[in-house]
Amino acid sequence: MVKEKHNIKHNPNLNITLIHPFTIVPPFGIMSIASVLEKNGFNVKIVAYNKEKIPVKQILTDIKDANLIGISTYTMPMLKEAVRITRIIKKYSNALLVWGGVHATLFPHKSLQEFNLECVAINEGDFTMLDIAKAVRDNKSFDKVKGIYVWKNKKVHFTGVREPIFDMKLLPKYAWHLIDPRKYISINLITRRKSILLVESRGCPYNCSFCYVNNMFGRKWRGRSPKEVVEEMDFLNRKFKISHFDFLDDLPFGGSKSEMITFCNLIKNKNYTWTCDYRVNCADFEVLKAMKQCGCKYIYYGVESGSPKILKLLRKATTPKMIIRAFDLTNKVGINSMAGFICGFPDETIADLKLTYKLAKRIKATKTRLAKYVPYPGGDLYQLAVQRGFKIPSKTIDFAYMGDYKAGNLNLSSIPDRVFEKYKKKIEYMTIPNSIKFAFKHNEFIFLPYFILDTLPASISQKLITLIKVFTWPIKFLLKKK
Ligand code: B12
Ligand code: SF4
Repeated sequence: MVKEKHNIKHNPNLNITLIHPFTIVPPFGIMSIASVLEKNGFNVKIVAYNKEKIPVKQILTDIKDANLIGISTYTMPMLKEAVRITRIIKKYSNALLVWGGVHATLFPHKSLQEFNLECVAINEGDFTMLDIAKAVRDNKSFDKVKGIYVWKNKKVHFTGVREPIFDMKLLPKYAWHLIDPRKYISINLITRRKSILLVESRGCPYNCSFCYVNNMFGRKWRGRSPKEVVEEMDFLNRKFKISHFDFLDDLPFGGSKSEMITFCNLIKNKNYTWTCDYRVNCADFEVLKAMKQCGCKYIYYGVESGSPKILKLLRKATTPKMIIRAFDLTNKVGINSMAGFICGFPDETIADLKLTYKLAKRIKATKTRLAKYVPYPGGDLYQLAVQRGFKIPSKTIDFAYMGDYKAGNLNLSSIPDRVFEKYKKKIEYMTIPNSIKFAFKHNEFIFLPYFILDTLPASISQKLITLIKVFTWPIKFLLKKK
C-alpha cells in the first residue's frame, strides 16, 4: 500500500525520535538535527544503538511515544540494522517515518519504494527535518518542504533542491545532552587519556572521482571556526575529562594554513592531544610544526596510489612528488603518519601497483594500509565501475555488505587477487619497522601497540590483546574508580 498523506492529526506536542541504527562513535548527523529541532521548540529524543540485533521489545519501548521518526542511513554495515529497524517500525508503529543520511541521499527513489516510506530527506537534514516537523505539526502537505522525496498521485515526487547550509553559524552546537557521551569515550592505555571522535566541518573543495562528498554536501567547504572547535573541546574536557580528540573531518579547516595555525595557538597551553586527516598538498613545514607543538600525534593522509596514471583517474590533484614531500615533512617534525593506499581501480595494472609499493617504501609512513577499491556510490568512478560491469545490489540490504562484496565478484583492474594479497602484506608489514623506529627516534609511543597489533594477522593479535587485557585490567579498574 502506498501512503500519500501522513496520518498524524494536528499535534502541537509532536514527539520526534531520531535513530542511529548502529554506531560506535557519536551520531553527529542526528545530534545536529536534534539541536535545530530543540531550538525551534520541538520535543526530540535521540536513540543511538551501539550493538546490532537490538531486541524488538527494546526498539518498541524506545519509540513508544514517537509520532515522527527519523532514521540515519549510510552505505556501510549499519544499513542492515537500518533496514531491520525500519521493518519493525513499519509493522508495529503508526509514526511517520523519514529516512535521511548518505545512503538515502544517493538512493532516494529506491529507499522510498522498497520500504514504502512516507518520506526520504536528501543531503543535509538539519533544516529539512525542521520543515518536515513543522508540516506534520500544522497538518500541512509536504509540498513546500524542499529536499525530500514523497508520494504524490501514487508516484515518487521530488520537492526540489535545497540550498546547502553554507553558514555553520546557523547551526546550534551538537546536542551532547541528548546522548550519553560516555558510551563513545575510549581510553588510551599508554597516555591514559580519555578520547572521543569529532567532526566539525562539511564539504570539500576538491573533486576526487571516487568520493561521495560533492553529491552529499556540495563542492564548498564550511566548518566551525577554530575558536568554536576549541570551545567544544573545552566543554568535553570540563564535563567528561576528555583530553584526546580524533578529528574525522574530510578536510580540517578546509586545508587553510592560517586557520590551522590559529587553532594550534588556541590549544597550545591546554595539554590536549589529537589526530586528524589531512591532504598531502596542504602539508607545510610551518603548519606541521605548529600541529606537533600543540599535541597532534597522528595524521592520516589518503595517498591512494603511487602511480601518476591512477592519481589522474582519481582526480586527486596530487603527485608522487607532493606525497614524498608531505611525508618527509611529517617525519621531520615528528608526527606519526598513516598512508592509506587503495588498489584495484579500473584499468589498474601490476605495474601501477609496483609504483605504489615503491612509493610506500620511500615515504616511510609510521603506518601503511593497502585496501582494495570498493565502488561505494557517490562519485563518477562508481558510474565507471557500473559501466564496466559492477552489479548494483538489487536490494538495499545488500549494500551493507559492499565491503566484503568483492566488488560484485568483479575485478575492475588487471591485478589478480593473489598479487594484491602479496603486495598488501609487503606494504602493510612496513608498519612494524617504521613505527618502532619512529617511536624511539621521537620518544613517541602512544600508538605503537595499536599500529603493531593492527598489522599482525588476526590470530596472533587476538592472543596478544588477551594478554594485554590481563595485564592492564588493574589500570582500567583504577581509572574507573577515578
Ligand atoms: C564518523 C564516520 C565513521 C564512523 C561511524 C559513523 C557512524 N556514526 O555511523 C566509523 C569510523 C566507524 C566509520 C567507518 C566506516 N565508514 Co565512515 N564515515 C564517518 C564520517 C567521517 C563522519 C560521519 C559524520 O558524523 N558526519 C557529520 C554529520 C554532521 O554528517 P552526516 O552524518 O552525513 O549527517 C548529515 C546528513 O547525512 C543528514 N542525515 C544524517 N542522518 C539523518 C537522518 C535523518 C532522519 C535526516 C532527515 C537526515 C540525516 O543530515 C545530517 C546533518 O546535516 C563520514 C564522512 C563525513 N565527513 O561525513 C564517513 C562515511 C559516512 N563513512 C563511510 C564509509 C564507506 C565507511 C566504511 C564502510 C569505510 C570502510 N571501508 O571500512 C566504514 C564502515 C565501518 C562499519 N563497520 O560500519 C562513507 C559512507 C559512504 C556512503 N555512501 O554512505 C562516508 C560518507 C565517507 C566516505 N569516504 O565516503 N565511519
Ligand atoms: S576524497 Fe577527500 S579530498 Fe577528495 S573530494 Fe573527497 S573529501 Fe575531498
